[in-house]
Amino acid sequence: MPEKRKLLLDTIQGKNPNRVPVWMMRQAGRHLPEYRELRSRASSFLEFCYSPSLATEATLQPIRRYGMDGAILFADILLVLDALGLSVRFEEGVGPIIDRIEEMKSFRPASQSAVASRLSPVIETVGRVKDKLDPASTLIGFAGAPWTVAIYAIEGQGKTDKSLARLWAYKKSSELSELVDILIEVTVDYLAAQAEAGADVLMLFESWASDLSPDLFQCLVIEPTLKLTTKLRGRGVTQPIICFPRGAGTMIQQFVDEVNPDCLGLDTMSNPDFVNRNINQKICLQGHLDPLALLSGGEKMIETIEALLQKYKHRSHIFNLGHGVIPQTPIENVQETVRQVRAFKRIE
Ligand code: 1CP
Repeated sequence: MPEKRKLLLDTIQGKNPNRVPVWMMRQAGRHLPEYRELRSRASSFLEFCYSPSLATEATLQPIRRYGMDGAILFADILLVLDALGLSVRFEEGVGPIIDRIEEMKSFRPASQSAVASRLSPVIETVGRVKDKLDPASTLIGFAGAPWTVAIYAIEGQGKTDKSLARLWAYKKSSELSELVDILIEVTVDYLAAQAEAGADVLMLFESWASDLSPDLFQCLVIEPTLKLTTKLRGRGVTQPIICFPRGAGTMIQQFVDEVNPDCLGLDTMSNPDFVNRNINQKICLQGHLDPLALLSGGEKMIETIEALLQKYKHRSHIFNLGHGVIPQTPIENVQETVRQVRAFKRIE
């Protein structure tokens, strides 16, 4: 039997296969009836994430249903805050609520070994998924990038304008750097453990790279990400890294030039012509169908998908959304998208 190749991993490594790999952010989750059933077996979202059997099943569900080329570990970017000792709860219809940091002098982060022990069920999930996953599928480990996770620690909730966290950059910049440095350290440990347990690729979610002045973008997004990826490489982690600085706008070019990720996740607003002109051709791209186009379906969705595939057909491209699958998205639209991407041939 010939060894099964991983299309997604090959694509990031510049092997440019004929077919474009596809997966979707939030491919597991509420749009899937089988996820809703599974989720009802745990009393809280956190308990769900920390259960290797439930989290393994949730990771594999979209692979079984859609045959996605990438399986993203089922977990959440806020688990590191929970592991550091800030209590994290997810409330139905509200979102996450975190025991927020008001000032760094009253924050006593858990020790490195306590953090690792709290996160150990997630690492166990990585190993279990690795054992069960079709070898043609690529296992994607992930974490939140330091600035995005710091925002939740400072704001204490989602759905804010992030101004509390952004104000720290002006009024308490040394406290903010202290927090970001703590997050870099725990995230390096966490991602290195995921890599060791079998993740093929690692992704950093910088969901809130928007609304920063160029100087702050440099200090809060570029520098911490570079520090983190450099430390990971220093630990001997060789897995490719996907960076997703959502909302970076025209700062994306500086981000890529300085961080040099193996793959760049693009958001809904990204302009393919700008990207093709300004982003080094050697860097694999990932993205960026509007999740609302996926939700709406029909001719418009098909046209939009075709246009994206055409724009990037001369370079390494992983098909994905510009942000996560919306819970109301019809299953048929996801199936149709996967079928269309599969049928597309990069090289005629
Ligand atoms: O039961 C549920 O459906 C709760 C919803 C949910 C899910 C399915 C949350 C709460 N997290 C997750 C899983 C999750 N989160 C995954 C793995 C599943 C997959 O992608 O298929 C991943 C990669 C994440 C990452 C994550 N969590 C991000 C980064 C990506 C993004 O969406 O920008 C962020 C910002 C979070 C925080 C978070 N977790 C959950 C919610 C509702 C939120 C957003 C809070 C806000 O409004 O700011």
